[in-house]
Amino acid sequence: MFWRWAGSQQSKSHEAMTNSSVVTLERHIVEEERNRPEATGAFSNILLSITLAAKIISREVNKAGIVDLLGGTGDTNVQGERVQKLDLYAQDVIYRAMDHTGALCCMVSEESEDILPIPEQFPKGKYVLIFDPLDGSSNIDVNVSIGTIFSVHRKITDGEDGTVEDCLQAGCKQVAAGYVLYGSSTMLVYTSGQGVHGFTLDPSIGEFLLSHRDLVIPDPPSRMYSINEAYYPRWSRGQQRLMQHLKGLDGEGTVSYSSRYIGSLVADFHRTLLKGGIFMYPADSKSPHGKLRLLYEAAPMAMICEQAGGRASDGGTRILDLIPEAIHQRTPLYIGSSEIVAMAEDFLAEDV
Ligand code: P6P
Repeated sequence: MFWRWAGSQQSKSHEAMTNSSVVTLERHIVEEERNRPEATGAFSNILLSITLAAKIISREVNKAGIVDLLGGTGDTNVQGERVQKLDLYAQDVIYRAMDHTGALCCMVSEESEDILPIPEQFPKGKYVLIFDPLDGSSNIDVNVSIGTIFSVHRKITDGEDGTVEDCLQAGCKQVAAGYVLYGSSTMLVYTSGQGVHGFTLDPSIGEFLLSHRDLVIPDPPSRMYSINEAYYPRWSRGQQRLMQHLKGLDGEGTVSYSSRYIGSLVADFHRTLLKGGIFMYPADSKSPHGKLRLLYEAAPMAMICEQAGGRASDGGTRILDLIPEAIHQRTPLYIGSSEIVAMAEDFLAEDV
């Protein structure tokens, strides 16, 4: 029986590699590069290296329970959060996959307080990589989907070495953004400004295959909201009224919404991207700037969302127009179907 199964797997793998309609992520990146006459290949190199890191992290995430990578290191990161071993591992995998490419001048990671320089022995390049190595880490040891988020900017200062100034650019300057979702399957979703494309990892051949070409947020959207309602008492009056409306409790709500909240941004955003609706992480009386990070959570997701026809703001200002002042700064986030995000902004306008 096993040999029959193995044979069928082998034929599937062979079929996948020979079927001309099967587009690997590598092929897609090369074809996108061909559409850019000015491309030097450095940008494709970054994306291909991220792909390698994603495969390695996926392998570890999917066997963490077995090799005891669960549980904390006992350390805390710059966010004051308990560092999970996989967080540290993921940051190391990404850094090592990128540091020798010659494409980057520096990197920024959620797990590191300062920017990460490129080792002296390696050439430096004209891009900056900003990433959250393993978002949703609190879900690691309960086997809930987690993810990697990345953002790519061009270097804007003189000299070889990357500086903080190269990292503190508005989201609208991103040249690419994407995430890897380690869920029931491992998916990589990215945009380089030419639409949003999703790739699903086929572990039997170790390739990300194009599964969602030109992703667009559904319109009309599913009426779904995603928020941690435990913080209701800490929200502004406008936010509380918005929630009353979404629940149909204000007498005006003609359409009832359903609620979904995983507590892992990549998973909650991915569902919002595929189904429509709104994900919200508001400011509140304890966190006046919200919890999520602008550079490596909100801005990359906002680029993806807008490229898929959606909208992303801090409740008033477009996320991609915000000018960062610090690499770990936080922002409130309202992201998803344009009409629903716009409606949320209308309710929040009463707070101004
Ligand atoms: P809360 C995970 O820790 C994270 O940074 C995001 O992935 C997620 O959206 C958010 O925090 C969840 O925060 O306060 O609801 O636990």
